[in-house]
Amino acid sequence: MIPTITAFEQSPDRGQGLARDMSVRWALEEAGQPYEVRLVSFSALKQGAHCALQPFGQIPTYEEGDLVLFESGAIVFHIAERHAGLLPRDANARARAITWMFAALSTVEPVIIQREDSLYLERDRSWHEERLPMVEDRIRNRLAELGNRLGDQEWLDGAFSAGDLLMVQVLRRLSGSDILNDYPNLVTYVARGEARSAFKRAFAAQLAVFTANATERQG
Ligand code: GTB
Repeated sequence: MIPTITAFEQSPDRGQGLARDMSVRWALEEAGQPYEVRLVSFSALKQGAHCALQPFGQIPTYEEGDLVLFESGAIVFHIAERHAGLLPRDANARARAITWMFAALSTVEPVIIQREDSLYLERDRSWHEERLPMVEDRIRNRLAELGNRLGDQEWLDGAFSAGDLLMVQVLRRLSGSDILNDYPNLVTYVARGEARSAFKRAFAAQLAVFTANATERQG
């Protein structure tokens, strides 16, 4: 059965593949699974039909027959469990790869989101100028720790896994800043992820949504 995922009708990232449908698209491409996409407007996100799928009114969702999932990490895990290519077969290696999935979403991403919140939601607050450097220091600490662990390895733990997929996507959220540039092995790590053919197919698919919208707006 071909699953259907949801994505922004008009992503604020203008097709840069930073919204979380990108992780799901990439995982499906790594697994060689076809998928369909239902685009959701900002107003529809918060309405009944979509909230029945995603209680917080967000993208992405994943529908496959009777199964409805939300949370990009859970969706990527579901795909990785059912198809080869995203989790090792060896039980211990598999558990470690899953650990990296959690690390990406629970330990690295929160500090990056704090910076986005600071820039986009808190700019007019009197304490913004004081808070931003503190938030950026927290990111630098995490990146230093992650970079130390990665060292000169290609991927975080052996072969490419869903842990790398999520970690690369999390690090890509820093693409609008130069913070990552101070960690050259993380820069090349992200570039390795982006060089994968599955990534390129997923990226092109979500960029096509933005391009089609832009053409429509001009026409
Ligand atoms: N924990 C959930 C998950 O992993 O699925 C979080 C889902 C989530 O944050 N979804 C966002 C959303 O629907 C889109 S991805 N937001 C609408 C809302 O909450 O009302 C986050 C995102 C949005 C935009 C950019 N960007 O423009 O660069 C990057 C990431």
